[in-house]
Amino acid sequence: MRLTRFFLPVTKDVPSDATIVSHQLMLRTGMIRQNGAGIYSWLPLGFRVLKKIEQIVREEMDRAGAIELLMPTLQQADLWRDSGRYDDYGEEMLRIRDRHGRDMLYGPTNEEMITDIFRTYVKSYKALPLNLYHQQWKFRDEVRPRFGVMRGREFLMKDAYSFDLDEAGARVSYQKMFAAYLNTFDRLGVKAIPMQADPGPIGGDLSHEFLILAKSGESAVFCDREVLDVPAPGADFDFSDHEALQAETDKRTRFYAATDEKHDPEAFSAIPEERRVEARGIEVGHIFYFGTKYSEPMKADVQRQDGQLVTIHGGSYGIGVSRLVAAIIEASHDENGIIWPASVSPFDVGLISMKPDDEPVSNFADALYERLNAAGLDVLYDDSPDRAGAKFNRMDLIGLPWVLTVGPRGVKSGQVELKHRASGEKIDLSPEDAVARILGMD
Ligand code: 5CA
Repeated sequence: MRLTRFFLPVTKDVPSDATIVSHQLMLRTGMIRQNGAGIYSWLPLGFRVLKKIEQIVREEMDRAGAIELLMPTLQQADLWRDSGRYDDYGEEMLRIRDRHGRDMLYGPTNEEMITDIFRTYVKSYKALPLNLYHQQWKFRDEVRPRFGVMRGREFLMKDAYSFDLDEAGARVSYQKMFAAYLNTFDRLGVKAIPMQADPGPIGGDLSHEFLILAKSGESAVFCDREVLDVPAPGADFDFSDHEALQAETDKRTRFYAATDEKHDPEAFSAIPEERRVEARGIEVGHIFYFGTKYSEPMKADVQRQDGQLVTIHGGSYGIGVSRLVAAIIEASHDENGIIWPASVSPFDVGLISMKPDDEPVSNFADALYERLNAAGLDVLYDDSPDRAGAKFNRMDLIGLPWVLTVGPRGVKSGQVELKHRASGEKIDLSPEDAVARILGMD
C-alpha cells in the first residue's frame, strides 16, 4: 500500500478525555473515530488490526473444536422473557421497538439466542459435545463508557457457547476454552493471566477472567510472579487429551492469582515477598460454566443414550476483540508510539523513500516495494513528499515491527537501512538480506 493512496488521518489533536495512552495513540494514528459516546468507526489502520485479531481468535477457536456461525445483533425480547433475563438485565440493555410494536433489543450477549438455536435442532446426545461461536458486535449501555474502545458501548466480542450432557462433560469443554485462550493471547503477543472471577449477570459457579497487566487497567490484581512464567500450551496441544487439559489448568491455578473482587489478603501474604505482584489489569476474556441456568427455563433437553431426556449443561466464553486492540497498545508502546507485535501489526513492514522526487532513489524504493510484495509481505510504502523527520516520526508512531529506509547514500552503495521498532536497532543491508531478515530466514 502506497501511503499517498492510503487513508491514514494522523493527527496531533487529542481531546482531553483521552486519558490513557492507548486511546490517545489510537486517535493520533487515525485508527478510530468517535461517533458518539462509546461508539466508534474503525478507520483503515485500526480495521486492519481488528481483523488480524479476529482471525487469530478464529483459528484458535477452530483448533479447539469450536464451530463458527453468525447470529444477528438485534434480538427479540421474547427470547429473553423465556430465560427470565429481560427484566433482570436493566439499563445496560438497549431496548428498541419495531414498526409492528414488537419489543426488540441490541444484543449485549447471546446465551438466549444460541440456546434457542440449539433446542430447535439438537435432540440427541449424538451431537454432543458441541461448541458454537461467533464474532459479533454487542451493545451495552454502560454508565461510563471510557478509555476509547477499551470500555465502549458498541464493541466486538467473540462469544462461544458449549453444550454437554452433564457437568463432567461441561468441565472438559470449559478446560478446552481455557487452554485455547492461553494460546490465543500468546499468539496476540500478550501475557493474559487467568484469575478466578465472579460470574456476575451471566451466572454460574465456575468462572475465570483473563487479564493483561497494564498500569491503566480497571481491575486491581494480585498474583504470584511464577504464574507469569508458565508457557502457553502451544500449537501442538492435543485438545482431546483430558489429562493434558487438566494439567494446563492445574499448572496455573496452583499459583495465587485474583482480582480485587476475589482477593484473599491472607493467602497472598503467604507467598514469598519477592514473588508478590500487586498491579492493575485489563480483562480481555471471561469464561463461565453455568450448568442449566439457560437450558432449564428454555427447555433445551436432549435424549441420552439410555433414552432418558436430560437438560444440557452449558458454558459461555467471551473475548473482547475490540478491547484487545487497545489492551495490546497499553502493553506494548514507548514514548514515540505503538510497538505492534508482528502477529497483529496493520502492515508487516514500513518502507520510507527519503527522496521520492529523486529518480534513482524512487526507482530503488519502487523495486524494493515490489520485492517485498513478491515475498508476501504487507508493506506500507511512504512515498509522500513529507520531510524525512516527519516520515520517521510517523512510522515510529504507528509502530510497524520493521521499517526500511531508502536514501541517496544507500542507493549508491546498494543498501537499505533496516530498523527494528521494538529494540531501535538499525542495520544497513542489501535489499535481499533485508527481506530475508524480515521473513526470519537468517
Ligand atoms: N456471555 C459472556 C461470555 S460470551 C459475556 O458476555 N461475558 S463478558 O460480559 O465478560 O464479556 C466478554 C468480554 O467482552 C469481556 O471479558 C471484555 O473483554 C469484553 N467487554 C465487555 N464489556 C465491554 C465493553 N463495554 N467494551 C469493550 N469490551 C467489553
